[in-house]
Amino acid sequence: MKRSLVLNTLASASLLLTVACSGDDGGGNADGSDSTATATAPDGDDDGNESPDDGNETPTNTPPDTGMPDTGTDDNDTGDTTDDGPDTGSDDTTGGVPACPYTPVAGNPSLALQLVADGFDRPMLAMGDPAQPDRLFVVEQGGTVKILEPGMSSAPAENFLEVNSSNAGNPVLSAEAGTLGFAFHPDWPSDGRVYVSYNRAAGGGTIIEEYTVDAADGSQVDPASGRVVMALGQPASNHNGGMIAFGPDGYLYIGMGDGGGGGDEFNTGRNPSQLLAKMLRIGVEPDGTPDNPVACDVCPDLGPLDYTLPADNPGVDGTRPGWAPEIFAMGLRNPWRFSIDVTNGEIIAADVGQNAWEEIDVITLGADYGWSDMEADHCFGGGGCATGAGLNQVNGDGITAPIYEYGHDDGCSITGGSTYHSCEVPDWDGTYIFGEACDEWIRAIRWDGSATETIPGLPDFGEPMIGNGWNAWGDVFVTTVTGNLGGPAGNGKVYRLAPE
Ligand SMILES: [Ca+2]
Ligand SMILES: [Ca+2]
Repeated sequence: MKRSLVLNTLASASLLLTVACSGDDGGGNADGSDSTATATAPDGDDDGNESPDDGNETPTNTPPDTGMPDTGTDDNDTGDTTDDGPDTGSDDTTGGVPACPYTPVAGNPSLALQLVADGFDRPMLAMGDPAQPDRLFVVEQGGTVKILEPGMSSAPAENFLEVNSSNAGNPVLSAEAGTLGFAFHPDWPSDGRVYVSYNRAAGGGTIIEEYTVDAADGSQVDPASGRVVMALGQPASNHNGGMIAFGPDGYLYIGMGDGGGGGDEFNTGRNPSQLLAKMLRIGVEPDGTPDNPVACDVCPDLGPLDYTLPADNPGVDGTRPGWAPEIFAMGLRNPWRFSIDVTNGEIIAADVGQNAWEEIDVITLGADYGWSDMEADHCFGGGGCATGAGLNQVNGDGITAPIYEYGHDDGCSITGGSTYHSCEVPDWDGTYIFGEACDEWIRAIRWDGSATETIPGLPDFGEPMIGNGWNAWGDVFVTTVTGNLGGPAGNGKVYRLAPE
């Protein structure tokens, strides 16, 4: 059954003249994850990854975090001057997360989704607390984040976070606009900061804002703690991307759509000076050099903005001349959902197509995914192109091919998922789950670095998938709505991939 088109085109997309913010502070502290960066700069010979440690860190320096589950052998890197081994933890300061709790299921049971909880209002994302993976933080499109404590089966009334109404007005601005992303600081919970990505009512731009947990009440953030980290303009109400996640390098990855309308009408896909239609990567720590985006229509009243530019972003180190310094990869149309693999840091994005093809891409530094010369592995826009490259291979035009695609006879708007690594079903390890916002199926593939296996198993699901999520155990979450994104709020649900 096909549902009405939601993510691909919005005929009534409002058009606002804007220029994507592309400020460059010209340098910055590469150690973007360093939670003490504002207090103590890394020493001059800091190696940036502490693996192995060079032994010369200033005592308060915290190395970047790999984002992986902690093995328990970590030495609590805060304050160390000698190292007992590579840093493997996602949370260096708590000694790791609880072990994966499930009794392993032998064999290869049919893929199934188990309902975790319902009653959410357009849930976009369900992320496990890095220190307590069965405690889920569920992002609702209307501007709230709720904590689903273990054992709860419906959405709580209380909010962990409400997006700053002075910046956003808390709206579901359109089917594709609203509060779309959420991430924990890499040093959570010792560092109680979280990040939320949302579209602003006035001007419709994207804002990345930081909040800090209330010191006296861990069930909510301090509403006064909001700090806008980054902002950029959005010329139309669709194609906002909006997913955010920290990588193993401690930097924040931000998926940005092409600005909307249709057919890349704002010409951002091929323009490396624009931040739209890109995967961005920044350090969230201020480094004292302002990054107030240039000519950003949503930025002037936000005050000075300051983040960090990773030294190896292709436009910073010069490997991709002309690229704006925030860009990690280019040529994406609307990477509505992406994921970062908890075991190897691999970034997988589902890029929503235009009229014909949906695609899944492995996102790597400096790569170009082709929009709007290509729509998946097909030419777009009437020009020629180099089709037929192998999966994840760079074609003759310098464009990296998807690892999976399907045509619009199967749907119209792919919803990216995440990769299963839970201990519960060892045979499912490496299975990537994704779905459709216009249809009602969930699919599974397994990408091994060179080939994509299509895994049978999930029956027609009966609800459109709109969001994803994962936790440090490698559980995979799927969020759905009744109806679709543009319709009534309905009854949003969170599911976990688990045997029936
Ligand atoms: Ca800066
Ligand atoms: Ca592409």
